[in-house]
Amino acid sequence: MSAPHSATSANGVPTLDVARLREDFPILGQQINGRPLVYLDNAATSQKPVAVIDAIARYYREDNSNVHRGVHALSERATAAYEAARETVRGFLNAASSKEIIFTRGTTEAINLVAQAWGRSTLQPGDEVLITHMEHHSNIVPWQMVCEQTGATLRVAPINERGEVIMDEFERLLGERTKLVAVGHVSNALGTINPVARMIELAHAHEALALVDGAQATPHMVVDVQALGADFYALSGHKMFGPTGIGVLYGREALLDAMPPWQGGGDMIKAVSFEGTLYSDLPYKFEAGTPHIAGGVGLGAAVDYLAGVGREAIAAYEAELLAYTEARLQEVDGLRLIGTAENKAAVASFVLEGVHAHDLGTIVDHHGVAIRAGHHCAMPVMEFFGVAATSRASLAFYNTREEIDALVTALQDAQRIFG
Ligand code: C6P
Repeated sequence: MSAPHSATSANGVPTLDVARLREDFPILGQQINGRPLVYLDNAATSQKPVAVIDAIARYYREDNSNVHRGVHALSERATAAYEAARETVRGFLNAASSKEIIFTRGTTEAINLVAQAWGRSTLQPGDEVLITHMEHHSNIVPWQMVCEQTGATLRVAPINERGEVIMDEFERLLGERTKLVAVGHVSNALGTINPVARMIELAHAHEALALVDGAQATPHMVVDVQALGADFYALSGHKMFGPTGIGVLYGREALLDAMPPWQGGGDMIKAVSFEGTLYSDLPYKFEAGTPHIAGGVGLGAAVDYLAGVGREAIAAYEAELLAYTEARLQEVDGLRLIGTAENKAAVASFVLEGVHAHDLGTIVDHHGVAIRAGHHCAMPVMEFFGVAATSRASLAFYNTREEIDALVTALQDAQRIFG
């Protein structure tokens, strides 16, 4: 058993042994363009620790089989591993039951599942779905689609110039027509942490349901779906150190039970005849077809890994690193931070006067620094701030101050070239 990655400092705040943690991520040890890789594109996807890579490889080497079908030993082992991962995710989110944990391809599919299974069967003309101006396209387009299909109306709560939801306006938009509030926990484009517990409380006070897009929250903080009171919570495995192609929809059991299935096929049925079909119980009713078994196993390993590092310790470390990042970025002439909310996590989005975000991304890549440039699938946010694109440095607990210094040096180089 290896030593724990975090310890408690004198003032009680947990601290991380980042140098040791980095050794868990083999990809971080490489050089890009002759410089050490500085990976600051964690909001797009995170890197994977050996524990996750090994769990996936072990599964394919030793247990690979289809789940819920075979009576042979391998199928039983694969099923046990997959269902153990579901239970691990249940604990991670503090869901009441593993029946409430639906495996999906990711956040996008989880939100589409709710839009189609719940929304299409429930929403009526005149009903309203309330989102915010800072949502990722994954939490906009599925609602636009289901509103078109049902005659419901999409409402959008405005944001202020810091990139925070204007809560008075949010509250004003809630009414007896509101059937669902769908909000991001953390904005991928701005880093804003939304007051989701309060937003859910307000939604419930108006007898609306609440869905939280947790794609950018779960890698950075403790998420307790029961404490939040969320009706639905969506996440992506690949953003929290797990594999791509696997995600989760948490849904309250009573709600999921009452919802019709979304996709039809094998594994989601009890009995099929040409006269009719009897659907499986939860969670299988929403998992048609052979699932991403290795992905589930890998996600379970990622959750175990995160628990070993300690989510409180991660949140404390990243808050300090984000403050350092923003302070250092302010030293770059002509740089404007986009997203200056009081409560932020792990994201620094910015524009640099005279340099297009894409050119900036290319130049910093020459320094071995990986950032993302573009609209970050949040075009309404770009439009609000009057920019076509931003550059975005997004952090994980394995990033360091030295890496932020390398980013700043690369940005200053870009300025010399374009200035
Ligand atoms: N944001 C980013 O670079 P998927 O693709 O389904 O795993 O996650 C979609 C998604 C949903 N909500 C939020 C808040 C997100 O940030 C994302 C993914 C990536 O910011 C890719 S655009």
